[in-house]
Amino acid sequence: MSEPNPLQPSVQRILDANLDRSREGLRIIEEWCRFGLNDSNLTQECKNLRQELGRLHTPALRAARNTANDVGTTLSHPQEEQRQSLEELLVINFSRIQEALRVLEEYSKLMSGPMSHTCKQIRYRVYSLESAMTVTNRRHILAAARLYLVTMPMPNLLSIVEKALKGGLTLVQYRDKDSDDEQRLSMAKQLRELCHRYEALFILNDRVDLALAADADGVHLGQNDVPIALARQILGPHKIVGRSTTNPKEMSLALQEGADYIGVGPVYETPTKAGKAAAGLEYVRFAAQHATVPWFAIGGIDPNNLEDVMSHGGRSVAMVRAICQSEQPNLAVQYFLNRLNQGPEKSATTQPEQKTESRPEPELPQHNRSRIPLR
Ligand code: TZP
Ligand code: MG
Repeated sequence: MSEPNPLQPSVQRILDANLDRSREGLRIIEEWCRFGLNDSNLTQECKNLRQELGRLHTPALRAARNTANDVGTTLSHPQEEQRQSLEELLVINFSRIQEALRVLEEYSKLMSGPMSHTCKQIRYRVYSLESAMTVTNRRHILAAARLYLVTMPMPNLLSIVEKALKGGLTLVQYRDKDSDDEQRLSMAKQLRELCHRYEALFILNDRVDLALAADADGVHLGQNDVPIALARQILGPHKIVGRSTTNPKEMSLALQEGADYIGVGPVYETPTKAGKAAAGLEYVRFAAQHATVPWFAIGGIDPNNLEDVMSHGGRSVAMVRAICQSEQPNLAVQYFLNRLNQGPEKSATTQPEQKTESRPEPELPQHNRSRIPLR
């Protein structure tokens, strides 16, 4: 690598500081890839990027450092002192890395050699890393979710969903077949913001266009909705696409088409889907043996029959009325999560009244936190 003009020590200081800054930011991201996501590919990519930046950091640039006389070291912003959530921490550090790389890219244009081009390539790789982390995070939340709230139209829907989120819910689907598009879009945006504040995923039912417009984490498609491939084409590769299935044939098709998760049901007949025949517990058993993606037993499930669903292999369930119509949705969620997390062999010892630790209410963030939903 060629050196900047020695007559420009200030440029060398800028390069030195931003090489440090970008590597430090990457290290912060790397720790989450390693210990939070347990993802060796993402961790390796962070390491590679740090090493490539390290190679640009020549002794001459390091020698230009003059921390004692750096007027910036004592300047800070009050918001630097605090992070409201892990998601915010990661978003902020990605921004820092990208800014630092942009600075490197610009100032290294003052010197001959490939440094500016290399920094530009690294910046693009950091954007890809950020997208890959978003997807990995989404898939982690989906795979870990034991309980899936599917909403029904209610006047106080936001407050019910928030109570459920406080109970520990991590997956919400907005299902509303009656409201007009404008109302649905407005509610979808509010629910997405609410879910992301609690680091839960937000999925929209039926409508790919509204899922895109509301920046939902994904869409849930019924058997009569658009093909999964089309939804992916519209939403891009990073979003979740789920499909309802009622029998082994539909399951096999959904898996072939690449569904990220499937609904399995209705296990029991339910007024929420009036007129639809029950798929039954045998289909739950079939799913337990054959589903290769996360799956959720759905339809008429409540505290009285949850044991049967679990004894037929159900480990994750989706519910409408049992949560939405509960007097205390947060306690209902805690109860179901406790029971589902215990697994099938133990008998249910917890009752809805028994309170377990619930989530604190998060502070409202100052910026868009929807880019990296986390668990
Ligand atoms: N898909 C299959 S059954 C069902 C849906 C949306 C409704 C489940 O509602 P509930 O109130 O949990 O029985
Ligand atoms: Mg549908």
